[in-house]
Amino acid sequence: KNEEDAAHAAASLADAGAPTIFDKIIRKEIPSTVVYEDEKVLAFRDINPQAPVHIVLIPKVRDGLTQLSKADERHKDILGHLLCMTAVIAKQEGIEDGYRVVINNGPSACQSVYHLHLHIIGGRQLKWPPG
Ligand code: D5M
Repeated sequence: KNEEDAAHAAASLADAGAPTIFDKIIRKEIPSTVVYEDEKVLAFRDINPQAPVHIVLIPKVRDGLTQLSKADERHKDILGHLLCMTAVIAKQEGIEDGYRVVINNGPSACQSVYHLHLHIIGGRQLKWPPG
């Protein structure tokens, strides 16, 4: 379907080195509501929230990590840092009692932006399995 075709096209472009919308957010060329930032990562509120708290957490440098399945040895540090920061952000957002960390990987998982990102979702009772 259309969304899946668009995702395939976006993946190809990003793999060829094209910037994504997240590069503009990192460079503050488009506004976002930043909730956490350090030298390596940036977290901001999702523009299309699926729960009362919905944060997108990204590495500031993509370094080939268009999606999780592209990860290799050189990405271990940043992946560890991203995972560790989810707890800090969840606590800051007041959802430490329960939240979900999601990485959509590829068109069939509804990944739309091809710059690795973690969704931190909470603030309501979450259901399992997700859709
Ligand atoms: O998630 C990509 C997510 O990125 C999706 O939930 C919307 C969010 N997004 C896209 N553009 C913006 C801007 N400009 N601000 C905030 N959030 C944004 P995926 O897993 O690729 O579907």
